Amino acid sequence: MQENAPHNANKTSMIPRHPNTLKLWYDTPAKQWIDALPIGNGRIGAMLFGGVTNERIALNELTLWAGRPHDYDAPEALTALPEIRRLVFAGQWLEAQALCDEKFMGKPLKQMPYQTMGDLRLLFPEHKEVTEYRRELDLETAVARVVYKADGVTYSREAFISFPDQVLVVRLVADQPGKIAFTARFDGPPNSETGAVGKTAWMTGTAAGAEGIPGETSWTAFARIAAKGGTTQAADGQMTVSAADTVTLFVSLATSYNDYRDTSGDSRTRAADYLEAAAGKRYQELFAGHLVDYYGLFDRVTLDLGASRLPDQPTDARLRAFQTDPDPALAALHFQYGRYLLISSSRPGGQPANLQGLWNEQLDPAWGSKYTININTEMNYWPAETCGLSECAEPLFEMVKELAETGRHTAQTHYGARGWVAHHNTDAWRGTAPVDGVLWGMWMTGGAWLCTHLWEHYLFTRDPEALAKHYPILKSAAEFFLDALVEEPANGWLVTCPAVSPENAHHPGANLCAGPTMDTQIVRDLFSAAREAARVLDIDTDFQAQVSAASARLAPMHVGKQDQLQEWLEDWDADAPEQNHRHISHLYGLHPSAQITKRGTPELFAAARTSLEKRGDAGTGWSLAWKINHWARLEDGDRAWALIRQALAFVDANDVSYRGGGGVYANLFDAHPPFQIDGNFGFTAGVAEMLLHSHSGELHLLPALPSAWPSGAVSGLGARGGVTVSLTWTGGAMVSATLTPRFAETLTIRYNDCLCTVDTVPGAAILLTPTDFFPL
Ligand code: FUC
Repeated sequence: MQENAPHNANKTSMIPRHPNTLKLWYDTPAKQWIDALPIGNGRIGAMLFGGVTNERIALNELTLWAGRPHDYDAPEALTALPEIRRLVFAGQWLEAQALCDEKFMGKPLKQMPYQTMGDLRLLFPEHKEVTEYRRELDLETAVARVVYKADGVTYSREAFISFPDQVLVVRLVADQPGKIAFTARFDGPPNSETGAVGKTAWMTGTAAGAEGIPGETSWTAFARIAAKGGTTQAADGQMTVSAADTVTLFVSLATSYNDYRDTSGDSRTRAADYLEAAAGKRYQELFAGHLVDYYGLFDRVTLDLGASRLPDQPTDARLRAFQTDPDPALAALHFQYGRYLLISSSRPGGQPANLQGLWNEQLDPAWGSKYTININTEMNYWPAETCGLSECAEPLFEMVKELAETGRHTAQTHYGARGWVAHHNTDAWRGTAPVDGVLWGMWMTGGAWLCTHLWEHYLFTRDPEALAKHYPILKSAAEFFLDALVEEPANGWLVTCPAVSPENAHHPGANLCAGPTMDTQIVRDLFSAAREAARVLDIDTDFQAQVSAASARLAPMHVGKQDQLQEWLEDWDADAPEQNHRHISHLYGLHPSAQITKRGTPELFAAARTSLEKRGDAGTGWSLAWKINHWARLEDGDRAWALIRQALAFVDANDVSYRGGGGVYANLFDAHPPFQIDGNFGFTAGVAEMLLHSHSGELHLLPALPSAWPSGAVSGLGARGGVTVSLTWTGGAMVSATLTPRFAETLTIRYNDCLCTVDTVPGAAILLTPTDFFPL
């Protein structure tokens, strides 16, 4: 396949093919963390401020979490379940909630937060007056750079984090010899120790405790200086470099975390091994290794929505101008930024991207910077398959496998059921019990939603080995629902109970209910995925039949009195206190699921549109991003674009009055006081969804092209069935489409209201132009 082709050597020549278009750049240093520039390799993350006299590099390692292995299950939960269910079906929601809060919630009530690993500081006291300052993040090479002039000398600092070599590398260069002088030291979080010896600064610590659970994960950081010329000395816990020509700084971080059950690794040996291996290589060798690895992923998808109208302006200036003069090139940059962030925060062998990817400067970050699986974690991975980053989803799949292990105990303890369950949140310890309180946590379909990603991975890749590996997880998740669904009394439909439609109240103060629409949609998808997987693998025929029978008894979706798609089993939508609630859970059926489609279920499709209209456009970052995807599925490009415009509103990091409502900071991080990365990933997925659909048995080209993007080109988008799609268009109309299939099959392709069918040969590209399509 084209996308797996080895990358040719000249790609490491460092000559940018798109000068400036794929860069975020600024003419001042970042004042705060939220404006700094992120780099990462899926395990290590850093935020670079680009300071002149004082450079702060904020450090993270994705396995550094508070607490220790822990199971949050509530031993007495099951005894309360029958009464909770009785109260829910009797409409005594507040009583049911009180009992649920008392007996059914996890212990402790909150899971553990993700932690910072402190900072590396580089101090340049001489560089007081500087000119020609520029700091940038180059998405083409995954390199952050600072360049300026001081006393007639041009200094530059480049930093990248290598996935193959597992270290952060900072290179300091001056255009005159003997000019590099600075001190370097670690600034650790509380309870850490720092020091320096020889040419290496070090820092160690142990993760904090939280909610009464002591911290257990220990960690180590090293920073090694390799200077050409000059002197390097260690004293008073810091390294001092004088009169050097060039300096390479290797930063190695590691923790003792092995997996959710075990923190007994040796962080010092791990960090030292990475450090010694990298320090033994030449800088060019490390850099080339980094580029080859990164290009291998990033290069798969290109997007051109037209030239920037402000090509010479810093990114923050382009962002400020966007609302009055929307620059399509900024939208394309933001699309690619989402891909960059996923490559940087989620790589095979590591942890999945959490609420902040892997960048976090706090010990107690917002929502613990955990995994919220009632939308946020799923959204993180929406761009993976469509935007050429299938491998980046592996950490998610590994987490689902682990949740299937821990969630077995929760299924037994809370529901007396087989299989496994996970509720609305998880952490490094793979907590699966309901947490935080009934209004948020009493939601049993988190694990099931994650399972749909395993099945979608198969639909996109048709990888039979991955399917065989994932099947037991799907089967066991389906078994949970075979046991845990209950019959609702009025119609005998199978429903979840107790349940919530994520975080939304159907009546003032009342969230608890039975069979919210989203739950039924997710369970329907899970049953269908488990059954289809068994069919493909040609196993478990009895199980297939059981799942089919249960699926047929699930509650149907309903169109309510406002012509809307009902969010709940009852037509309560008009009674809900928050009519513009940020979660749009029942439209899961429209996106990411394909249960509601324009041509397959026109009535539900119209009702979904009505629901979306009623919800309104306002929302927090991820909510806007979801709506981009919804409008794309509704095939309304201009509405999707209106949300894109809102998503790209500039948010000043100094604006303390900001309380949400979408937008991005100067560094294009999605604003969600303070920051949440789901909005970035959801945006990227949304743009791909506007350009290509493959969810309803056909490839639909340019299904939601907005009038704001009359001409453009995209290459490398992934479609279900293993097809890679490239498109060009001008004047709002397609010029050509190139499909590269991986399998032999008959494809149906739609463009506007015209269709075309082609028989594919694996690997043989097919070029289509509008004349190849015929009206229906
Ligand atoms: C859900 C959302 C919040 C936030 C949190 C992490 O609870 O409703 O907006 O994104 O997850």
